[in-house]
Amino acid sequence: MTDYTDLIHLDQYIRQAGSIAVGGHEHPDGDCAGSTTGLVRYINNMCPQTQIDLYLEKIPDAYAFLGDGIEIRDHIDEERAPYDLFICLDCGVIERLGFAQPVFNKALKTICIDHHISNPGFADINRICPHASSTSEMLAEEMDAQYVDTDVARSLFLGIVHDTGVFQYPCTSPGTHRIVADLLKYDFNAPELITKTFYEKTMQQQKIAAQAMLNARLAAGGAVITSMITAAEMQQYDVLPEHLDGIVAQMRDTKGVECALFMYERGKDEWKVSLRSRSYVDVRQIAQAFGGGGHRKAAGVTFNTDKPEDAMSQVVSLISEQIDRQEKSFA
Ligand SMILES: [Mn+2]
Repeated sequence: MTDYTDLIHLDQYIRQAGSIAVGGHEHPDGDCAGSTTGLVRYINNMCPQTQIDLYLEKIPDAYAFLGDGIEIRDHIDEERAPYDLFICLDCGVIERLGFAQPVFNKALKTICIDHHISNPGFADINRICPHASSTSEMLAEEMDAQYVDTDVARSLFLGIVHDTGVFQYPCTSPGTHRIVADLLKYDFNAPELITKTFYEKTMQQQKIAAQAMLNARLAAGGAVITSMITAAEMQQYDVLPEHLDGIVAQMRDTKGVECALFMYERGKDEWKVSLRSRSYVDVRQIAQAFGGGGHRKAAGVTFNTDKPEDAMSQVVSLISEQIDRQEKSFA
């Protein structure tokens, strides 16, 4: 396992660079959007003269305001000279950087800050803390408080809130709470931020979640719950993939369930599978067996297939193997 947990003292690299690019993963989530926008604002506060560009796909509507006032690049401009520094956030593998990979590859120096256990450390300088709740938490540790303002604090807070499921997942540590305590000194409305960006759902989202529950089945004697949403169902409820967030976690909360599998049709013959476990199943290991990745209790993988049921049963059989092994070790 790669473990570069010491502080890298990010500020020194920022000060040395005349031009900086920041990038996060495809389909940005709260931690990705929070950490990237927070860092861009922080660099602006510390080095207002430095040219700084953010490369990021569209931020989900619920927290798109994090990017207000930042020019976000969603494509590559070939004319642009290589950046002195590229800071890659919340990406477990270089491929997750998506369209911005060529910009990263051309940069004179690269830094990776991330908390995915599978991260091999693909940059020149890597800080990878598998035990950190979020990339936002790791960034907060690197930051000098004099350049943190309300907007920076709000971005990092949102990132931590989302990756900890509102301080509930086991990745939430005493250190997480200490950092959050400092962030809460800034003047933003934390309860409203949590409700509006994490819990609030549109009527269509509520309905598609209900449909996912109606489609759900139990397997492995009730220890596994599975569900599938087709593109036709998404069209029927007028929802996008980003509106399906939270469904798999809700499935996992079913009494008696150890592991939840939710899959949806992202494109023609393209199925995204999300996995969550409650205690002992290592879903990252399962996702990795099919070319995906993630964390021990939250992972994902994409299948390109016209037989989603087959893909689902392959994944379920690996989950069942882990459950069987666990049961034997209890026996
Ligand atoms: Mn994250």
